[in-house]
Amino acid sequence: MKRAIITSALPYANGEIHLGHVASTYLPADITTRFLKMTGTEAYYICASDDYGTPILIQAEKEKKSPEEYVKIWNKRDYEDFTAFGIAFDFFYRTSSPENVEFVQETFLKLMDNGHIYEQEIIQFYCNFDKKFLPDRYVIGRCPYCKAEDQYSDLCEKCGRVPQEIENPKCSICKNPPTKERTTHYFFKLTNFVSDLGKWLESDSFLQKDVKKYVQNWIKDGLVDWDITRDISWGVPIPLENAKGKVFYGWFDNHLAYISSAVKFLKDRGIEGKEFWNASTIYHFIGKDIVYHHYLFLPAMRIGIKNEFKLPDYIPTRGHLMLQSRKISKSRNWYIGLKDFLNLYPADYLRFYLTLITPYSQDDLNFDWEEFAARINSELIGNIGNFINRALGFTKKTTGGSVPQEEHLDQADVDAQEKIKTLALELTPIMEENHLDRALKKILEFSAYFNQYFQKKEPWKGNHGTNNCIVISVNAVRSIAISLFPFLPDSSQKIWAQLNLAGKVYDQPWSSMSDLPLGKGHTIGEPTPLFKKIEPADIQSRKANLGNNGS
Ligand code: B3M
Ligand code: ZN
Repeated sequence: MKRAIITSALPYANGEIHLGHVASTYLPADITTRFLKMTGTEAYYICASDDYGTPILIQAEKEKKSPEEYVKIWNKRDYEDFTAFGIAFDFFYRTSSPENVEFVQETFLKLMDNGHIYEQEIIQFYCNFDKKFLPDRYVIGRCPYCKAEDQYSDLCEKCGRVPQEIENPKCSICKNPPTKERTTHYFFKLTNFVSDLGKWLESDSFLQKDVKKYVQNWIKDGLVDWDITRDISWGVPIPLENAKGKVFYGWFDNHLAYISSAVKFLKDRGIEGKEFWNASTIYHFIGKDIVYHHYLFLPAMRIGIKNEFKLPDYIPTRGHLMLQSRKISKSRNWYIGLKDFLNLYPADYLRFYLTLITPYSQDDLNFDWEEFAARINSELIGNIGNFINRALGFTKKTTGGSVPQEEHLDQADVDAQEKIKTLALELTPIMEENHLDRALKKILEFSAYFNQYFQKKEPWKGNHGTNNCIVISVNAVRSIAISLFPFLPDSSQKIWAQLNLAGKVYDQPWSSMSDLPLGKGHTIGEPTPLFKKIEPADIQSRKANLGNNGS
């Protein structure tokens, strides 16, 4: 049996999940996992909350909670929101789990043994007003590479690189220039891996070509060693006598939770984790802002512990979601919370729209309320919903629901049957290549084809061939239910019930969408409208409400 482990970027445990999070990572990963499971792969979707780091510590302090308490609240809330959206993790754990802490410390000691860690006294920014060391997001300044102003010291959002030392630094809390203090830090020798990373990028054919290109350019420009220490109290403790009070940088420990969480999940099921991992196809779904970490730090660390856990086969990387053509920003209140959205519309509407607008590339995408309504109304409802309702409604009306005996087939019937028989063949490679938007468009094409077929056959006239039209259309509805399952799990199951088919759609083999098993002797269930149209007036009020989160 084929095996796969799928992960998506771990959400920071310090704020609600919004539409910007789900479009590029969680939804594509969920669709992929559901697809793989239906193809008979033993696939597990593993995720965790990203619990450590300075921003979380500060936020917890502000709310007068311990950091443990604080991240626990967000871990639970995030999981609930994802679940309401139909994101079906097999396991949702946390980077602060005992298993991860242990695994991170072990990994560090192995890297040290293997000569990839060194100690160095560094000058660290310190704010005399706020009385604290200022790691990462607490210093803003000019990117030394692309000269973009107002960038965080740990990541330039303009060019995507991790600055070694930010220029013209300012404390991000009080905006005063920080002073510099001495402290001892540990460094990961990223420079040891230039040749191995190069080879990996060369060899691996599944990695996206455009992303690979610019990572290769970063390597060409020269990598720098990576400071993995933070002088704060909230993090995985560095397991060395003379490192008391120091913890690891969040990006050292977080991606290791892909592995430690998977191993824990498998162990609880009596499966040997390392063996399973290494026999699996590994997918890490990410947004394009964390390419540097996933194409350089993550593989280098895995290579640094002698590939005990294999490198990813796929790192599907997608662009950022904009909202009404403006950059999503929590602090500027320009976002839509996932939970709020799901209070207004069914999860499947959002899954449908986001899938259609999200290509398998780094291009940015745009959520637009009017486009959302238009695509739901004309494509989901006007095309898919319409065909299903027509086919099943007509069957119910003319035969009381029982599927009739086929008659002699005409060319249109033969072509329509052929369409069903080749659907899986057409969809599978596109799904495997992760072009999920194109796959959903194929299903829409399939449905449009059957709308036309039905229209041309004019079964309401009761001529010869009416029975064929019913039999083939009912089978096409079944094919749509199966093929839609990874994308719209709730609706797919509803269609299944209206067909009066037993069991769960996800238990059907993916390829069975190309069968035509429904014939004489089968009686369909009760056809009812699957979807409800979105009214233009609704959309106007949604637009008017933007920017009013939490008020
Ligand atoms: N917690 C969130 C982000 O930067 C960060 C991802 C970690 S993945 C190991 O998108
Ligand atoms: Zn830059």
